[in-house]
Amino acid sequence: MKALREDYLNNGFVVIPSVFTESKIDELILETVRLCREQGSQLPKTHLLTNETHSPKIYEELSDDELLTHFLALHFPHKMSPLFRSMLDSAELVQYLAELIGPNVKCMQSMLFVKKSGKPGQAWHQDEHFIPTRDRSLTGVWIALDDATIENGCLWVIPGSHHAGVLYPVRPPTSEEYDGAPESFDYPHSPDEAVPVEVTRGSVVFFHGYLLHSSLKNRAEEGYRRALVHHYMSAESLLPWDCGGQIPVTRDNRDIMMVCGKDPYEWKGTEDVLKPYIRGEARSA
Ligand SMILES: O=C(O)CCC(=O)C(=O)O
Repeated sequence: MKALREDYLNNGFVVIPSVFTESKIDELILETVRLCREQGSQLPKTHLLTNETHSPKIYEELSDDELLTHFLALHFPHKMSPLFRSMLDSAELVQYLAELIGPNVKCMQSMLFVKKSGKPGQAWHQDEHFIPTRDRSLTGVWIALDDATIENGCLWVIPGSHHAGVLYPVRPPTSEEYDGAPESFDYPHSPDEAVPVEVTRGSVVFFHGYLLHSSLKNRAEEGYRRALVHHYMSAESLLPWDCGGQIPVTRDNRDIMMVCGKDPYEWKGTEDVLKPYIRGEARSA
């Protein structure tokens, strides 16, 4: 475990293979389809114009594969599903979180990437730009639900790019390769420093909130590059995160879940205010 923490601090990321069993991953994939169907049934039917004559189909009529075409990512799946909620503090993750972050750890968000063949990746960015902590403890946990390869759009990272402790400026993405999420620029690293993080299904990538990372389009002929992503931080830090303007940035965001240790701010209570949402179209953030 000591070596693990050293690797994490040096490189800004570590990969732990085979953290989750095949059967757990199967269960998560089945639940993904169920959630997409449930969420889809609440969208306007015109969102789903699936054939050439553009006659609207209702979600119930679509095959699983057709259905998933309409989802790039679901945000906050832990608020939509007890199974995804139970993943946040699963023993398999908590043992590593306590080592990498500290004894007291809270979680504030989850995302479920579906990313079917042909779907875009996400431009270079640092997660603390979006979710600022006060002690730079933000940690992304990227759980592979499929083997993630260069071809199907695995994560890419710039090892060590977290060391400067600087958040670089952002702009709209400059390539069709990426979805609409902002792109970092003006950082002192060259593209040659980027390395792909190819992992097998069930493996987990832990990465630092200041690490520059990205992913490319899924270029495989078919199939998905699904991943469940959680974000955690030290419970000692306040969380000035407005989640896209959903709550005042001046407030300590208490829409959190403790996953291990003690919450020094327990007296503040917690709240359930951030709304889950879906990213359905290729270039919407
Ligand atoms: O999985 C991806 O394609 C991007 C994930 C990512 O960049 C993130 O979770 O911050």
